[in-house]
Amino acid sequence: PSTLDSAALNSCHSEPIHIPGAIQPHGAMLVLQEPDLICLQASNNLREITGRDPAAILNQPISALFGSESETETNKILAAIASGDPATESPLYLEIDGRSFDCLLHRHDGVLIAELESATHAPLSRHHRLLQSAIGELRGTLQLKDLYQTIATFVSTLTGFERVMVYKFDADWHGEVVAESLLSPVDSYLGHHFPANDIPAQARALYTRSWLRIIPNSTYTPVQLLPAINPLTQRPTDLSYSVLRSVSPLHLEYLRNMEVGASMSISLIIDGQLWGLIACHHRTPRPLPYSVRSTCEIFGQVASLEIARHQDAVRLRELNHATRIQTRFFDVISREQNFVEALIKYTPELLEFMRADGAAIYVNDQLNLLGTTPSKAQVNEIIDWLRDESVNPHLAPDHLSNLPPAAAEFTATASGLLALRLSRVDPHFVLWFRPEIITTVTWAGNPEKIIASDSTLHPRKSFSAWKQEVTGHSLPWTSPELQGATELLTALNALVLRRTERLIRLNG
Ligand code: BLA
Repeated sequence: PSTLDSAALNSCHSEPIHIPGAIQPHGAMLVLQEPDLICLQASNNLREITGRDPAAILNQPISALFGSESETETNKILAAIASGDPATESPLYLEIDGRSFDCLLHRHDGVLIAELESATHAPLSRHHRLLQSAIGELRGTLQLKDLYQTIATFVSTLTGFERVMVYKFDADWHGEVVAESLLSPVDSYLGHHFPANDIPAQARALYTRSWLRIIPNSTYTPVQLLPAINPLTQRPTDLSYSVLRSVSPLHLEYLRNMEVGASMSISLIIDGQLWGLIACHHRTPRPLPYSVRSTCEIFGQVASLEIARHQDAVRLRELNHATRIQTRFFDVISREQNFVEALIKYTPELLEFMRADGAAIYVNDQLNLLGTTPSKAQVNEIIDWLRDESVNPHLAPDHLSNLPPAAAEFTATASGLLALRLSRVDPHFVLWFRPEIITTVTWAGNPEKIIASDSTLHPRKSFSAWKQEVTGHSLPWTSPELQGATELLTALNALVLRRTERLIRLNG
């Protein structure tokens, strides 16, 4: 959003969310030093969760946590460590004074982090059966939008969250809810767009490294780690991979503004890039046992693979279509003597080839306009501008109106321009023009309504639909089309070369 000051926006992207120095209160954390498992830090709620006072554990070996079962329980942890990667051995089931806990262990930043939550003994087999049938369903979907719906429906069935959304990022990191499953009469966000700042860059980076996070209660009070600075590393402990990590207060404010009492999100990652999230909301607090969360994680991974498979199929279809048209077009022009004349003669094919309404050919200072284009004077102005740009071999804005001078005057005819430079030496060009497509984007609340005070941002208060008309854009140029433009260049060069060879033979 243009009206925001950039210092405030930067503050949003630079909040160090991986080192909050605190956790959420639904579990307890111990930070341990290997190999002796000395407790370096403990969360201040250790007594509430386990019955042990943090002071009795700090600087002591982990065995101090367990009562009479001290040796067996400590041995479980030692065995997990001995396996090489304690995370893959997690969760451990530990007993403290007759109460059982799920314990997640992971090594990071030079320490061993143990997270304890009351064990639920939820039956995994039911989740696995549900997961199995959901995977079958995913594999059976033919259309992307059915795939998205299947994903949302499964997660709401499995977790009981009232609103489950498939949220897809766009190129500029804003995003859109592409499918939704509602279990109660809550507001629908289907089709709504959310601005990029709602999930700032450092949060997206974190969500590319872990598959799931949960905030069971958006009104929780954070629990500090004692001491605040890790005595071994002399830094706050990095909680990037912790499930209990206390989240950004700005995000909690965001959830409360949205009347969300519990939130969970599962990453959708394709080729190492965050593609989107399965975002889950509940109006009231909602804890979820580890077994359900781990099923969700596996589901997120399978869903990501399935989305990738569908996308590849769509891309292949587009490519085949573009190639068919292209082959036909190249076939006819290759029989011609003069390529400029050939392009003019086959104007309909030239336009269909690029799904454009108009084209211009500029060779040897001669301009030919074909189809619906801006005026001769306007196209000349575009070419003057292009001469100074590094067009190598093509340039393809779909939002021309803020580029070359005077482009605003012909937005309706030419919001999109694809400029192909035919020669590295001479300013010869083929241009294609696409008309303006006006769209209405529905935002979940006016994205500019972020209150900036003392250079800090606050999430917007209202998430009710806010419509924005987007003008000055054409359909974007796809990668098969850009590829086609480059291949046209090769084909034309071959044509020119053949002609030159013939001339040499005639003269020789
Ligand atoms: C985190 N923001 C998030 C998360 C989501 C969203 C899903 C991940 C945490 C979670 O699972 O709850 C946003 N939630 C959404 C969106 C939808 C949804 C887009 O359901 C749409 C369907 N947020 C702001 C502003 C700032 C901000 C102004 O609105 C910053 C100035 C920050 N959001 C913010 C931060 C995090 C976040 C810092 C990271 C929280 C953390 O992991 O610590």
